[in-house]
Amino acid sequence: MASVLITGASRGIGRAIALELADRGHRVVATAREPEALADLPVDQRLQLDVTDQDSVDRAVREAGEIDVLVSNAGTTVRAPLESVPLAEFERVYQLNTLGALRIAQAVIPAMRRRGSGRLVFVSSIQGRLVLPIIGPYAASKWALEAIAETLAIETGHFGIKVSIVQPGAVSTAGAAQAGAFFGDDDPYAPLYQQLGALRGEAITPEEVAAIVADTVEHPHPDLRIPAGAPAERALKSRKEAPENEPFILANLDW
Ligand code: NJP
Repeated sequence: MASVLITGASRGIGRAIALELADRGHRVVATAREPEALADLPVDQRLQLDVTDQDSVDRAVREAGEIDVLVSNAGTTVRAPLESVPLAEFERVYQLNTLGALRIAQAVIPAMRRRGSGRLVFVSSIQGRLVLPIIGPYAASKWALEAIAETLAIETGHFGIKVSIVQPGAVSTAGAAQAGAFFGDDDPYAPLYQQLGALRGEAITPEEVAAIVADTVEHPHPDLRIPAGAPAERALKSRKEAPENEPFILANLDW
């Protein structure tokens, strides 16, 4: 049994991870910006935690006590072409998906390092390895997250800390649909937006992602990168097989 802190556990994939790990008998510390949203979760602790706020992170980690595993899941996205995406929106995505994940990792690593063991599991995306038009800020945030996670694997591996990156493709949560879209009237990028909208990857459920995360938490020697399900495996394979020296276009994507 491990003591696991999960960020973004109020809904979607994070909530499913909290339920799955609690069901498997782990000590679960579920966190979200509004702890009321966690009230019905059958977990050991429910804490307020905003990964973009250092005080909130420090307080939650103090209150959580000993943490064996961090599941860094909180994330967001935005839809807009890079030519016109409001930079404040880009920054919001980066602050949450990238620096937020590093901030919570920084808070739990010192105790893991002193103890000589610990796990960091980052929920990334296939877009941590490939790009899709109109979701550029999201891919940029997840590529950066993967660079951070892989560097942490090297830096903290010596102290007995294992790092994994879980990469879903499409998942049937409300997250992506609720994302803001920034398009002007007669936007020249509208056809690309429609093309993206028409792209229907095979979605898996948050529960399927949660089972993969839980298996990762329990695996004695987890891989660094773990595609979440067959559609993600296909998508990442299509990226690997496409030429590296050309942009990865939607027609190349198999998912
Ligand atoms: O997201 P959503 P998903 N500090 O929007 C929390 C990745 N992924 O489950 O505080 C702390 O339903 C928010 O809590 P609240 C994706 O990139 C997804 O779809 O109550 N927490 C909520 O619990 C992300 O990394 C898909 O608003 C904050 C949670 O984050 C992860 O999976 C595909 C916060 C977001 O719930 C979960 O996505 C893929 C903050 N500042 C990767 N702000 C997909 N869904 O298709 C928000 O490849 N939260």
